[in-house]
This record gives sequence, C-alpha cells and structure tokens, in this order.
Amino acid sequence: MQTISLDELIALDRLISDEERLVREVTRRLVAERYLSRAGELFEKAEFPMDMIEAMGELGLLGMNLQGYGCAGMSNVAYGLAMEELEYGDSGLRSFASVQGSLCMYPIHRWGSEEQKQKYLPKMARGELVGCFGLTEPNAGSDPGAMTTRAVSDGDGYVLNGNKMWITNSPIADVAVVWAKLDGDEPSDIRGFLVEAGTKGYSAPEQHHKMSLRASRTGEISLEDVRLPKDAILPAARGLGAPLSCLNQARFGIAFGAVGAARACFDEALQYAKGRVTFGRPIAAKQLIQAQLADMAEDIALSELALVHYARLKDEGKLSPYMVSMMKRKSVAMALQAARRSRSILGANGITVDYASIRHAMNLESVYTYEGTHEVHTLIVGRGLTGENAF
Ligand code: TGC
Ligand code: FAD
Repeated sequence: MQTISLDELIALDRLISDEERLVREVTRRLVAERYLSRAGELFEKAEFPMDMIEAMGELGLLGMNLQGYGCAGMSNVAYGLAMEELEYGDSGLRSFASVQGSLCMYPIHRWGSEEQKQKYLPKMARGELVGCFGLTEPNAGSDPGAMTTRAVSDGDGYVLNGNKMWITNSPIADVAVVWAKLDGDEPSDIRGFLVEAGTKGYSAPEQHHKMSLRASRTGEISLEDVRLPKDAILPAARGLGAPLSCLNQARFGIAFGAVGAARACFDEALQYAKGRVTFGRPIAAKQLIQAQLADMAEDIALSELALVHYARLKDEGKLSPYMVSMMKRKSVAMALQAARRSRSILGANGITVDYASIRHAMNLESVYTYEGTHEVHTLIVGRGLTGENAF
C-alpha cells in the first residue's frame, strides 16, 4: 500500500530555500547524532549537556538571525526551523538557544553600545560565554511591570538590589541581562543591565526539584548591593517595552520549537503503534488510534505551514506582537495535546523516560507557562481584537 510520511504530508520543501533546508538538516543531524540517545538519561539525572553549547555555536545556531558580530545572519525561517529541530530533541536544548540568542544577544545587539556588542556578541555566538535573562521575580511573573528590583544611580555607576526567579541558565551564566527600575517606580523606569558572574553581591543559586525541563538549568538571581559601572547599562533600552521586545523574539522561536516536540511525539506514537499488537493486530490498524494519529499529523502540518508564513512576515519586518502571541499560544497548546495523545498511545510504556513522549509532555508544561502563560497570550490577543483590557 502506498504510504505518506509526515514530512511529505507537510511538503515544506517547496516553501523554503536551499539554505534554510540545509540549516534544518544539519540541526536535525546534530540532535540525532549527539542528543537523542541520551535525552532520557539527561532528563532523569537533571543534567544539561554542556558539550552541546559549543556544538550549537559551531553550527551558528546561537543568535543565528542577528547580523554581524560573529552571528550567522540567517533568515527567521531558518531560525525557526533550527529551534524546531532542537526541541525535537528536548525543550531544554531549545530553551538554551532561545535564551542565549533571543533574550541575551538580541538586547545587546539592539540596544547595546558598540563596546558591549564587541565584547559579548562574538563570544556568545560561539558559545564561549553563556547568558541569562532576568525579568521574572518571585512576585512578578505575568505582570513584569510590578517588579521590585531597583537600580539607583550612584556616583559613577549604579547599585542594584532585588531577586529574580525561574531564570533559565542563571547557574551557568557568565553574564546576566537584568531588568530593574532605575531611580523610580514606574514600568517606564525599567532599564537593562549587564551583570557579570563574579560581581560582588551577585549570586545565581540553582532551583531544584523541577519535574519539567529537567535537562535545563534554572536558577534565581540575587542582587545585594551590586555595584555596576556606568557602562553596564544597555544605553538604548528604556521601559517595559524593551524586555517585552526580547520576548517577541523568543516566543517566535518557541512556537516553532513546540512543533518539533510534537513531531517527536508523533514519530514515536506512529512507530509504536505499528509494532504494538492487541487483539491480534497492530494498534496502528485500529480506527481510534488512526484518528489520533490523523489529528496529530493535521495539527502539526497546519501549525508548521502557518509558522513559515509568519516567519516570512518577520523577515519583512511585518510580524506584530499579536501574531507572535497567537503563534506561541496555539503552537504550544497543540504540542502539549500531541504529547499527551502520544503518551496515551504508548500505554504503560508511555510513562517511562525510555520513551520521549512523557518527557516532552512534562517539558511542555513549562513551555505553556513561560514566555507568557497561555492565559496571558489569550488576553493579549483578546485585547487586540476587542480593544478591551481584560488583565
Ligand atoms: P502594556 O501596557 O501592554 O505595555 C507596556 C509597554 O510595553 C509595550 N509592549 C510591547 N513592546 C514590544 N513587544 C511586545 N510584545 C509588547 N507588549 C507591550 C507597550 O506598547 C507599552 O509601551 P509604552 O511605550 O506605551 O509604555 O503592559 P502591561 O503591564 O499591560 O503588560 C502587558 C503584558 C501582560 C502583555 C506583558 O507584561 C506580558 O507579556 N507578560 C508576560 C510576561 C512574560 O512573558 N515573561 C517572560 C519572562 S522570560 C521567560 O519566560 C523566559 S523562558 C526562556 C526559555 O527557557 O526559553
Ligand atoms: P503568575 O503570573 O503568578 O500566574 C499564575 C496563574 O495565573 C497562571 O495560570 C496565569 O496564566 C494566571 N494569570 C495571571 N494573570 C492573569 C490575568 N490577568 N487573568 C487571568 N489569569 C491570569 N523568566 C525569566 O525572566 N527568565 C527566564 O529565563 C525564565 N525561565 C523560565 C524557565 C522555566 C522552567 C519556568 C517554569 C519559568 C521561567 N521563567 C523565566 C518565568 C516565567 O516567565 C513565568 O513563570 C511566567 O511568566 C508566569 O509567571 P508566574 O509563574 O509568576 O505565574
């Protein structure tokens, strides 16, 4: 019988350039050769594979849609497809690349001084320096304008005090992009500061006991009378809109990434269904299983095709934050549903990390929450459509 693969069903190749196809292929190969066989073990041991940082750097995957300063200067389609392939491996792997490229390199690239760009970007692109992004606080997550971290002008520099929480990569970061209110209490007073690890008063203790994104390092940032020189501020970043602009970049990559996680779950469910026999036949021959596979394939295909459209708009500078919110919200919800379906198709085997589906499902719970919760994106889109603020 003639069959069709998920890739053939999507037929993406006709929408992407040779260069974008190549980026997808080399990232796919990297993940297949260097990550997949140890993904379950890393998750179980709660370890981030430090060797992957250099590997991603060598392939130009860090800050890959930025121009100059050692960055690859790829299209946003290429960036999205690379994030998709990384998250096929694990959301933690994609998280690393998102934070490094979109949340740390992007603000330096966009608002940093020439000296800051020269100092940090080439090394970050190569993976020689690791960054983290400190916006969320223990009592300010969805509402970052309510942050209490303060910077005070002091002679020839600044003094920072406050606490950030749930910060991806903070325990391994060489430099943190910290958002704080400078000499005021309004969201418009928010400024970005580059704080290097080792600065007196700065610490980044690890947060333990996570049941999700275990193969990713998450920590706090504690700032106790941290003295920074004048040149530690991002000169051109002003107000809450600055960190939110970084989130636009990362949320875009996450939307693609989630499709990768969904694809991994689909591939696993399909393969399992072909081999698992109940009542004398493979479960792949059962209508209820086929219905789930068809639903998953359809959701993945339509998500991917829509994302490429939005990525082209981003390349043209026409992607609005509303579109980004819709992309992130829809894609992550789709992937979470796919992971749960796949987990179910695997029966009892689906609850072990010997298979990928439960790992992806657990990871996607974080992805559903971070970078704007599902509900926050509902309200952003709702506000855009109605003009009414329901926050
Ligand atoms: P609001 O009044 O709407 O906006 C304040 C100012 O910001 C501007 N703005 C944006 N600018 C660029 N991009 C966006 N997406 C923007 N959204 C708003 C806006 O125009 C305004 O500018 P101005 O000049 O007029 O002052 O602010 P609000 O207080 O009502 O809050 C809006 C809300 C809720 C949408 C926002 O605060 C939000 O998105 N909350 C969610 C927070 C969030 O996503 N945190 C993520 C932290 S980082 C993270 O999770 C990393 S996980 C990394 C990983 O491992 O992958
Ligand atoms: P809250 O804001 O307290 O929300 C709690 C619940 O209330 C949610 O369901 C939310 O949707 C809902 N809610 C909130 N407001 C409303 C409303 N107005 N109407 C209806 N419902 C509402 N942050 C960083 O700054 N940097 C990082 O690198 C980073 N990495 C992370 C890594 C992981 C693994 C995780 C889990 C989080 C990370 N975060 C990071 C933090 C993340 O961005 C926040 O957790 C997220 O923004 C939600 O904030 P919160 O957890 O405080 O939830």
